[in-house]
Amino acid sequence: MKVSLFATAALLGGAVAAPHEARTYLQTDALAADGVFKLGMYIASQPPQKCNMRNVAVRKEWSTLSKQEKKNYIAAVQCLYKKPSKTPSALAPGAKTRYDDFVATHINQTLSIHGTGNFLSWHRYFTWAYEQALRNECGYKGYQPYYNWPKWASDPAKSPLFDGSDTSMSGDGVFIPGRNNTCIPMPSLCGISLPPGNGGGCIKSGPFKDWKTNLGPVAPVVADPKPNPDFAGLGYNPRCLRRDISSAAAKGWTKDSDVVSLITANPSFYNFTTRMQGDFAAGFLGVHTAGHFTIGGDPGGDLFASPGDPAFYFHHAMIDRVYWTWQNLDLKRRLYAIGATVTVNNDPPSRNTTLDDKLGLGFVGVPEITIRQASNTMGGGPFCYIYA
Ligand SMILES: *[C@@H]1O[C@H](CO)[C@@H](O)[C@H](O)[C@H]1NC(C)=O
Ligand SMILES: *[C@@H]1O[C@H](CO)[C@@H](O)[C@H](O)[C@H]1NC(C)=O
Ligand SMILES: *[C@@H]1O[C@H](CO)[C@@H](O)[C@H](O)[C@H]1NC(C)=O
Ligand SMILES: *[C@@H]1O[C@H](CO)[C@@H](O)[C@H](O)[C@H]1NC(C)=O
Ligand SMILES: [Cu+2]
Repeated sequence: MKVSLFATAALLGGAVAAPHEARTYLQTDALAADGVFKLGMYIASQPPQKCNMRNVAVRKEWSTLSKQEKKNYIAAVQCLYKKPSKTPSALAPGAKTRYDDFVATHINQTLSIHGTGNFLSWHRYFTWAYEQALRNECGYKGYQPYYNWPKWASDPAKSPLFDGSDTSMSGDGVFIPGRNNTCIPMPSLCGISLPPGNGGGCIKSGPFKDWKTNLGPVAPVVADPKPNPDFAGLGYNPRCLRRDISSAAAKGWTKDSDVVSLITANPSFYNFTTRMQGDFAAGFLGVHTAGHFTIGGDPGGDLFASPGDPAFYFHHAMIDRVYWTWQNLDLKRRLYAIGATVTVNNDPPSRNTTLDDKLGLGFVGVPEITIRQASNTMGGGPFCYIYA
């Protein structure tokens, strides 16, 4: 029994490369493998649970999916986009589709789920709810894939996720010349100045070429955003998906060494979640913001409306994989670790986040759960998944 659990854990943790791709050895993946081995030992030391190594779902890197698996995933996203929304139009007139319910919820809660103690658990629940909608409402049989930043950091536009082919999530936008750098967090406080990439306009090819994103922008990074009729960004504002894939963001802050130092140099939850989200004044973008700017454009570069670009969920699955790895490396201390407060960067000062705080996803339509429940991806309440 124990032997087979260990074997499963070791197998799942092994770096599996598709035959056509170069085997790149990443320390990030070695840490994930070490973590899943420790998770296997932890599970084996506990009384038997409903969710175990035999029935656990395994989320995989996009490049390791077969062509058909990729097409099935893409078809499920397109399906979600065709279903009617559950958000009352009086609350968010721009939420036209089931896909938009997720975007509207994220926009609505943006200022209580970033720079706060629930950042990691909220986005974990959000990504899971999206995966479940693809499965339960659109017949998808797989799980949410992730985008392993360091694997593609030298040239993200060539990655299978962004290469613009019919098995990608579409690629870069049309090149718009003569653009300024993007200042982060804002022009008046230019902690980081990112050069424009090779896109900036509407995406050129692939399955999402003719998509319209309906909500936002709220905090646009493009120079000429189409303004939303509603101040909060929840009005109807159909426009093309724009991207500006940034190898500068990817190379600068999502290399293997960047991810490894995030995981290994931050034993406290507070430091881990804070470092991940960057220190802009100090010129440090962090993997979270860098991953968003690797996609860039509108709504990809917009803190509020970013889930309007379906690449969002691949980035956030990787954020979750890194959090999961960090937890697995010291489960005793980190499985139920928490820190930070309930206001963005504790401004204004507020109470500490606790494990009993609730996570709600509005009209996405899933029950509220506690951060404690969301802390365990194999707790069965409601999660039962790991990452390869
Ligand atoms: C936004 O959040 C408020 C407060 O939680 C809630 O009452 C409202 O229904 C939410 N709106 C949407 C569109 O989710
Ligand atoms: C670039 O920045 C300058 C100075 O802020 C501004 O005047 C100009 O309009 C900007 N150009 C574009 C294309 O955004
Ligand atoms: C958190 O980070 C700060 C600043 O880098 C450091 O001084 C502190 O020792 C760290 N705390 C822990 C527990 O790692
Ligand atoms: C909040 O958390 C900090 C850091 O862990 C701790 O020092 C402080 O005592 C906590 N505050 C309250 C009111 O519990
Ligand atoms: Cu977010």
